[in-house]
Amino acid sequence: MIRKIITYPDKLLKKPSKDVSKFDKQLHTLLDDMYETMMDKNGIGLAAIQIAVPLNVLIINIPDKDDKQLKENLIEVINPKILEMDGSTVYTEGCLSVPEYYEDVQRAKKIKVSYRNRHGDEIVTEYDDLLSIAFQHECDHLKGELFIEKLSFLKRKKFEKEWKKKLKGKK
Ligand code: Y12
Ligand code: CO
Repeated sequence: MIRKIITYPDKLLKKPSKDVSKFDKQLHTLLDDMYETMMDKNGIGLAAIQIAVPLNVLIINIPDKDDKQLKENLIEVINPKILEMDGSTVYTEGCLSVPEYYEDVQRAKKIKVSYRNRHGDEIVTEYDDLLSIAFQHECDHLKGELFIEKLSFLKRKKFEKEWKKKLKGKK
């Protein structure tokens, strides 16, 4: 089922998410709905809080070298922890909860992470480049943080002005 994505400045996006304790049918339905919702909106990453579910669950599906978003490359992440960070990289990020806004964000280039898959098995692995950026972006959602909070003071001010104008135009 496609669920509604909440957008900035919805207060729920600031709520820290909680760990999953049961790896059951309810979790599997949440993961399946998140995938359907993300694909419907042409996203490459989604955190559960973006569909108003405050659980430490995120999904990432990076397109391959032919720009194809294959389901076999879908990563389902439950209760993630970033264990190590290394290097630095800048990427122009976007977010389904902040539609039509893109800005450069600096993050670690490489990360070592642990998480559980949908069956509760523990995975420990390393990611770099776009997967590392996406993982960090989605983990921030679980802490109640958005990428716009990483902008410089001036860029954030400009964003807030543009966003207010955009919301006014929608009324
Ligand atoms: C690198 C940087 C950030 C991420 C997080 C995941 N972000 C997304 O998946 C963003 C998707 C996105 C899709 C849009 O297209 C549609 O909504 C149809 C979009 O365009 C508009 O809102 C018009 C904006 C963002 C992963 C990796
Ligand atoms: Co996002």
